[in-house]
Amino acid sequence: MYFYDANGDKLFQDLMNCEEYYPTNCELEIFSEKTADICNAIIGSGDPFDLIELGAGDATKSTYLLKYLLEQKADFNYLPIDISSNVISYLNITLPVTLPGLNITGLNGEYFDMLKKASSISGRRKVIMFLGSNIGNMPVDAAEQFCMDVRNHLSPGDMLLIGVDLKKNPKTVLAAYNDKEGITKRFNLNLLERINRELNANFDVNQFEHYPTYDPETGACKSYLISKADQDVRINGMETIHFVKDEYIFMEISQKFTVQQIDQMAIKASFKPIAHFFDSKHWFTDAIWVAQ
Ligand code: AVI
Repeated sequence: MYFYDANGDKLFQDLMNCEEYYPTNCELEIFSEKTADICNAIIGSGDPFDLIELGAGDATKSTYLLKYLLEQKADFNYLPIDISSNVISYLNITLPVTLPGLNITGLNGEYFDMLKKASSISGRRKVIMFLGSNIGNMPVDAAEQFCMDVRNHLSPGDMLLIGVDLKKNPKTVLAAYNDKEGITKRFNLNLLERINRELNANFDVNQFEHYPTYDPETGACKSYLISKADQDVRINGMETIHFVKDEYIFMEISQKFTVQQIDQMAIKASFKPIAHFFDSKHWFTDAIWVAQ
């Protein structure tokens, strides 16, 4: 979560618009082309529900669903959760204008705190959305635990709509994390700059090299920063960290999954996987799981 200060948010926006970074476009295609099918699966037998989005951002993808659900006169409230208070006030103000009739309660805070708060506001059926393959930014064990934690905040019959990036040609994956414009590189270096700004450190970002890797066997796409020289970095004027030349800093994992692995993760967390919605290239899936 530390990647996403104001600069990191801007860099991630740029990344989503760059040629090589495919996940956002794939998921947008799913949401724009399969809107009715996704919504009908969510609406089910028609009981009122709370549509809760974990990490809503600008809600571009969910807006497709919200619009369709309003047209169908579905009885639902939209509860976007985000760690950024700017995001939540933006959504609270803009969405009721672009989507008249939408009941929205934005919740600013950490996912599980806000999920508890959502339960205290209403006892309606819950449909949780966790999009963008954010699940991939956790190591597999932590991702499985996260799904179990989500399940523990739900009742049988509640749903999870989860967006997951799939294993594919390794060159396609690697290129997405090694774009020619160098946006991913700046996205990673921004974390060092953030430490400089907020923790009064003195990283020289020119002395670190962006090194992305993808292992097609495990599906782990990992980014590292490699120290170009022997160097000392001071943090808060107190702690000194010594890097030897070629030493690495592990920055981020973006795990890729097979459809079978996703279904197994659902079952392990006491969900039943009931549907997959794929983009035309089968590079990404939005899966629907029902809490058992
Ligand atoms: C937000 N998350 C799913 C992105 C990803 O693909 O792992 C973050 C990202 N990091 C580098 N590029 C994009």
